[in-house]
Amino acid sequence: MIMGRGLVNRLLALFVALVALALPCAAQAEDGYQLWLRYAPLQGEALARLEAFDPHVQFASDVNNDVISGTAFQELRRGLKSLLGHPLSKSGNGGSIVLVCAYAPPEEGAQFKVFARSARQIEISAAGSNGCLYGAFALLRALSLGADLTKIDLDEHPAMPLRMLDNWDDPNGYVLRGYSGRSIYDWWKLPGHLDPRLIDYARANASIGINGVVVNSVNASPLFLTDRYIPKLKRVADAWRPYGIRLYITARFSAPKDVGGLPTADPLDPAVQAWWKARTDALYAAIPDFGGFLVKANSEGEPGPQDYHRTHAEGANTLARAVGKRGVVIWRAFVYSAEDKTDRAKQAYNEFVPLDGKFDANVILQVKNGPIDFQPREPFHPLFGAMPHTRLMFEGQITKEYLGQATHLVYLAPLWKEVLDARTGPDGTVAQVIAPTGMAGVANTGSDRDWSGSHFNQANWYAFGRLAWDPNLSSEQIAREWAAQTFSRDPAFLTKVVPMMIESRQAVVDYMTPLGLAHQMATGHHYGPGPWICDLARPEWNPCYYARADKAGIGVDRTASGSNALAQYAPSVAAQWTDPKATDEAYLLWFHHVPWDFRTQSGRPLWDQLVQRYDRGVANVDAMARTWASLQPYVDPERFADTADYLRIQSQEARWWRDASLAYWQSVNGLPLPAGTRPPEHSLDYYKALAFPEAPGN
Ligand code: GCW
Repeated sequence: MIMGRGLVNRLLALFVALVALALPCAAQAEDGYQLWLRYAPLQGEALARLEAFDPHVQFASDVNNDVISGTAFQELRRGLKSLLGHPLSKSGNGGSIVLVCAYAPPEEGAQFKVFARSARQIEISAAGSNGCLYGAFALLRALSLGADLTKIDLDEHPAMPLRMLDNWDDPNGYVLRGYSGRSIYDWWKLPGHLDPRLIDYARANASIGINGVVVNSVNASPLFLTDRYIPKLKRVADAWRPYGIRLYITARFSAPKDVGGLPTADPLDPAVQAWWKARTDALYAAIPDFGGFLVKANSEGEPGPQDYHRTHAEGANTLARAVGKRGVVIWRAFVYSAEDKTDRAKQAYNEFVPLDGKFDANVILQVKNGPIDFQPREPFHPLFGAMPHTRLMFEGQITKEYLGQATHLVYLAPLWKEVLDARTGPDGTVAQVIAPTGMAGVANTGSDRDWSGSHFNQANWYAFGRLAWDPNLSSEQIAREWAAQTFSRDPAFLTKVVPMMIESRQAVVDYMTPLGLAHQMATGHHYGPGPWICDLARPEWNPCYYARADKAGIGVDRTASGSNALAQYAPSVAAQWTDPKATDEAYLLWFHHVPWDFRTQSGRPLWDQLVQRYDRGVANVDAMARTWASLQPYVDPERFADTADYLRIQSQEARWWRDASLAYWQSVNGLPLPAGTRPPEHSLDYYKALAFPEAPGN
């Protein structure tokens, strides 16, 4: 049968209409893979403005177009098309977005300007092509947030040169402290096959200004230093170069012995030094822009220079000389030892301050935000401000090892901001100390479709990059940007979701470790409560070490009458925490052991205040769950339901934390609960008997 043209057209129209009907539903279910780079089609005035501009993207003719500016060009086209909801017009008669970029290495040339030369021409100009790439992402972000193209006027530069992610991934695909599936690196299939996800990863990182990634865990396998891994690493580095991302690896300090066939890894042994030099040369021969090494040495059983009675500086400098001007050696300050009986909070400072000025110029010391370990709240690490002759880098943990991992909604920008904004003395803040160097975040990425174990955990990845770019951004602004790009631009959505995110951090502090407590998580998995654990051989592996609760009181005396960790801070800083009566309640039990009836600034006795804080934490999680429920109209069903489920889990577990903690504190202090307080649901024995052999980290 021959169909007439009219019939064909009608059938075609019917088919198109059916597809169009089906599309909104299909488009609605989202799995989170696109992160904040969804570029959801604009609507209303914003759409009309962009339509009227009718953008096309071009390079200025007289500049050097390298691979990175090529990425900027492609990203602009991709983003504009998506924001418009249709392909860019081919005529080229519309307004133009012109890229003016030169080439510079990833740590340089990142500053950019985006501005309107005329009503019909927007220019993105940068000293380096990576600046053009950041400018392109900034322009798309602004448009996504509803900005008028012709009024855009951005002039930005990164606050610090190194903005890095540290993956804690093992060659076998296991991610240490990972709560989002397996590793995204398939070292077995590399170099023959590169998972395109690694390119999506680089793109997401570039969009927030990240310019370096360490691909393997700090508890390092020496495999990464073998010949077999060089082509694998090269394949990844080549894939990331167009995104301005340099590849780094962690180096196992004992590698000269483990895989080099040498009898020692003594950093002062000439054969060891020659081995590091040869290995490093081999890496640079394959990857000319290789970033360098990250090292965890003499910490938690990892090998290091002290195994040979050498200092951390001697160890670091041996690697640094092998690398030379080509890159850096990032040495971690996270050390505490089984033999050292001083307060764990003091040990890194005691170890490293005497080495100030002894590190080579290309050595960076990477310092965790607080002196213990990525807790819901710690005061800033006293090394910040105490090593003026050493390049210090900030290390934060994006993966929420101690903050409820995948299922608890905790937005971390307020935690990092608290530290970045802290004054280290009369001269400045932590952000200023690290400005010449950088920030590294322990990544929360894995093979899960949503990358980060939960949709809201993506916000922490986003926030980390944005803060490394500009630590002066407010937590609110970052949350707003992220939520608008990730979920919905609707102001009715944003005015509710942003405060919910901001309050989530204090909520977790309240229900896990209120009033300056820390490290009450059960040993091993670090997920649920374990304040009663006190029988492990190394005292500092026991939660009881961090609360020192007894019949008389609770908290760690870190003043002159106790460990005097306080003296590691500049006098002007220490002064605010010396007197328990004047100490901000956020740090009260961090610095002081106080009686249960100690009168807090609220007027309530400490015990009552502690109970009140646990209750407040639980109430705030319930409030978050209610807020989220009210946001259903703005979110696709899949991501809405995932988040609602997790908030239900968090509500239950906030209660678990509160009840188990109160049951335990009561067993210690023998005090009744304040009048009107809900008693713990179960006995202390019940909470003690809970076991989670399948929890990640066990
Ligand atoms: O938070 C702790 C983790 C360890 C980790 C260590 C570190 C890589 O519990 O699993 O080991 O920090 O930062 O080195």
